[in-house]
Amino acid sequence: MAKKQKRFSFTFTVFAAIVSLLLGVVVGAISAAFLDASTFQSDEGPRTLVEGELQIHFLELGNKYTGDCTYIKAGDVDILIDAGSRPSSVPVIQSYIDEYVTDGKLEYVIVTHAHQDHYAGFSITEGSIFDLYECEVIIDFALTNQTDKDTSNMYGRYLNELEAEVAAGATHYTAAECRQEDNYLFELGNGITMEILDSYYYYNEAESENDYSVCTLFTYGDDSYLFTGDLEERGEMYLVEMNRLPEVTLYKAGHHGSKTSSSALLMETVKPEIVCVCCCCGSAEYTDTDANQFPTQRFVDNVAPYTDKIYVTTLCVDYDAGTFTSMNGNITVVTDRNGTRVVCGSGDDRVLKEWEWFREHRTMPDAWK
Ligand SMILES: [Ca+2]
Ligand SMILES: [Ca+2]
Ligand SMILES: [Zn+2]
Repeated sequence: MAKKQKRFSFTFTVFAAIVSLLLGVVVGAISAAFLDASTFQSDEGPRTLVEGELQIHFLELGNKYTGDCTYIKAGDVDILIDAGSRPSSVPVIQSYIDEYVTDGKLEYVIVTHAHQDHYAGFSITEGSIFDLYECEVIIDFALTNQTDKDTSNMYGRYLNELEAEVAAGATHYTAAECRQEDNYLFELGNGITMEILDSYYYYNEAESENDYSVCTLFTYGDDSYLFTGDLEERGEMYLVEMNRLPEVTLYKAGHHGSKTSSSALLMETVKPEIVCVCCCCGSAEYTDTDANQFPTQRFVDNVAPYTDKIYVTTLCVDYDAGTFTSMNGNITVVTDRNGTRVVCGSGDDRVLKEWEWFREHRTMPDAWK
């Protein structure tokens, strides 16, 4: 009897071992399938969003004008920084972000400064971004040189739209209030944080509206991502002085790659790995001087010692005729467990120095030779 029991026990042990082995294989297969499903399958069409991933999208704005709109998906949290370049950009922005915003709610909206190429989409009487989405937290510039509050003026319309969204339940802070009330670090979930950086021109009058720009730093694990709006060289100097800026994975080229921003001091401090420029490349919108058209020679020279990974949304074909085409198109910088990669909506992922436009209009910096 005892012998028989022992034999049974042995058989059971073998059986149990086989079952757990099989179970292990099944569980392994399931986790492999899960891992597989949680990475992008394709660059084409709307991409499925994945828990834990940080996506930063630099949008094309549907016209010949330079302007900014950055959409960030941090887990389930939707963030919009600016909505340029013109009121006509709103449907372009809407159709793009609606692939990602599943609940009609933008948890955070940041309006960097009161220039139309950044806030036109917030400043429309009917159908502004504030009208189209439930905006939970709105953080905007503390100061501006705009004085005309009449609704015939873009600033007046902005104030009206902002007031209406606050009446509808939005929470509004200026960047200065965030800093002064010690409410500048926002946990977005999945270990992603958004910091409203401190800046001298939140509190002090500036000659240039650009210097009032709200500046933000996102952090995800060891990676950091810097957004400075149109902040200019003096503003950047204070930014470096007033914050502990890390070396960054991504830097959104300040002021569309203008000669007035991305100073040697800021670049030396943050040593960017990837730089994205939101502009209509080579456009005569602001100047006829070739070297100073976005992205400028000075910007290229200042970034060059740290990286050649510069991506640009749009190329101007003929400013007077109003024609333009995608360069990298809508650019998405994605960070997940596999690291950070750049997805170019145009399907062309060449970096700036590889474009014919660059060879014809810019001098190759020594660092890139
Ligand atoms: Ca949302
Ligand atoms: Ca709304
Ligand atoms: Zn701008």
